[in-house]
Amino acid sequence: MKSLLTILFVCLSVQMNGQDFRTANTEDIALFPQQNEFRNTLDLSGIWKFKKDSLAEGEKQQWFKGLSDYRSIAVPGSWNEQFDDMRDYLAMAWYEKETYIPASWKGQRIFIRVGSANYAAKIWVNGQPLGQHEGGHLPFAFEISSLVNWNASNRITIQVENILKPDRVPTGGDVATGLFNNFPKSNYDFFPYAGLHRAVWLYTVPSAAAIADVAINTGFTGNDGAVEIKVVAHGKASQGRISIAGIQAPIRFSGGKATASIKIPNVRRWSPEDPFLYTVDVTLTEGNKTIDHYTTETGVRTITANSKQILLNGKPIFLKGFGKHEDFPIYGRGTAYPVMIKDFSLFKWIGANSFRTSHYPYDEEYMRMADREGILVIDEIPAVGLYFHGDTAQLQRRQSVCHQYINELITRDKNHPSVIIWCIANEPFPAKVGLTSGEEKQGDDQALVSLKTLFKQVKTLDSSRLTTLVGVMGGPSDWLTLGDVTCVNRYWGWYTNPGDVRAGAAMLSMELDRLHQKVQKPVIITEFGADTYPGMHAEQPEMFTEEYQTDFIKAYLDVADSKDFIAGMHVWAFADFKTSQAIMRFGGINYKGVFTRDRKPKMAAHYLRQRWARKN
Ligand code: BDP
Repeated sequence: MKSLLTILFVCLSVQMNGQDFRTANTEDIALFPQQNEFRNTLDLSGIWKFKKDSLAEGEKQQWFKGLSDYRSIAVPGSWNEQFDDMRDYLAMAWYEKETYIPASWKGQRIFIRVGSANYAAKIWVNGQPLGQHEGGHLPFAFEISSLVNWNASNRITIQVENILKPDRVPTGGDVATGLFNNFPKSNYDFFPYAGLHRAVWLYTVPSAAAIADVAINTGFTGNDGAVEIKVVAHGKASQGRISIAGIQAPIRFSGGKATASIKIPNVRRWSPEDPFLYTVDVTLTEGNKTIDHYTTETGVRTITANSKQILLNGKPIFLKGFGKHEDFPIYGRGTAYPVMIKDFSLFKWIGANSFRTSHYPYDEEYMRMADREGILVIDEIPAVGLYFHGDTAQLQRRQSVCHQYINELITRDKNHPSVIIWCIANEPFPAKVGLTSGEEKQGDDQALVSLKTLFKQVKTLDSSRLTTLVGVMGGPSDWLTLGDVTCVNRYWGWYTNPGDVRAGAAMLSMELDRLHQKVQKPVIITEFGADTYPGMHAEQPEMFTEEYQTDFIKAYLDVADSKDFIAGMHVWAFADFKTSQAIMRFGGINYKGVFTRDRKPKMAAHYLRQRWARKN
């Protein structure tokens, strides 16, 4: 299934873009680059050369032979925040970096890995076309061995382009839903930041034989951990071993694949209270000689659901947390490790145990951090603002990109114990939506088929986790029965019944009972919240004040507490974030954060801390 999809994407993209640029092979992102005695890494983060290409003439003028009249830019980072003339610029731009490659890397296979280039990228190495990738929130990699200059500098050129279009995911431009009257014209509520948002790495793997993938599945037999590890190797790998918790298991490869099943007596179960990670060491051998090794970590845990609860290691778990964004002033959507560390420390401070990677996959370090800190993750592909009516060719393009994202996301994140739910879409839209009335509209058949196909793909790639899609207010409830968990975003008391939290909460309560009766699945409210201008107060709660946000959140949590099928409450949002300009977005900011954009607590954050800490 996996390789069939890969072939399909390769064919599609060669057809569309000519023969010059290969499409990235998803299997190449299976293992994060690693430095050890057999492998090398070089992080190219830092200052790059940068040039705007508003006329899209760079390719014709061969800018890949070296940029002239360039300026400096930081990578990672969004270009929109680094230059005052680039804030709303979303078309084409070029990045270039010169680097030496250590002589000690000779004889190894050398790759480049781009963590995130939003939205579409083309790469050249030393002026030679290398490959291309679509989608701004997942990594891609290419082998560059044959293009490397030894004893001389190497020029890496990356063209990045972020034009908002209806056939892209997330969607933008003149889209059929016309939901957002905003600028820039995204079909979603966060700023369409552009650029190289995550690190770019060069890395090596041994050339004779190399570990290409490690997939870990965990379970229990009584008190023992049952760990199944599947290894894929390239080249002439015939044998090796796996070690975990001091236990060693030999592996033998057949057709490049090997599997080991290991029992860990009296296993320590991974959980938010005890996020214990076991080190998994995979070694390839030739006779007595070790020829490659790769180390990763795993938490031994299971995740299941019944009709009312989510069960971690067989016990009910209630998700307390947030939907959030990768967003910070000046960095834009660029990875900012101090912000990441701060966010995790605030999760602890406030008593949260989970978050959703709304509305796209996050930096890989974020996922490792969640594993270490015991924070549960709903991992979401960038399918926000998806719709199923209008132009059929565009619909097919969007569908095929979603399949690509699912493939890439599961390939990248499959070993994180923190990831408990795969989310295939945020608020997919039916042709008509009862946004303000809350009245349920019907989904069309085409949408149902499309969504079912995405769910099927997820389960084929990974049946060990739960699945969901996040439903929009007034959206069709038959879509919400497709996953294992039903997730809904609700704004009664904000967009509907504005100013009246009590009426909103009463509507919410009624609607949830109806919904659960239909879906018979655990329900998570993945978004609920109110825009709140920090420092604005009133004796009686009033919209936009800190009192109103606190009252709103309290009312929703009280409704949730009264229902045994609510399995989690994620406040929207963790922090204020930048979005497109619109009359509902004062200063281009969504103010629903319980922390400000620079992570200062609003009154609601203190309230949540008191409430969630009490329940811990
Ligand atoms: C929801 C979206 C989210 C928005 C939020 C809001 O999922 O991206 O930011 O509404 O309006 O519908 O604040």
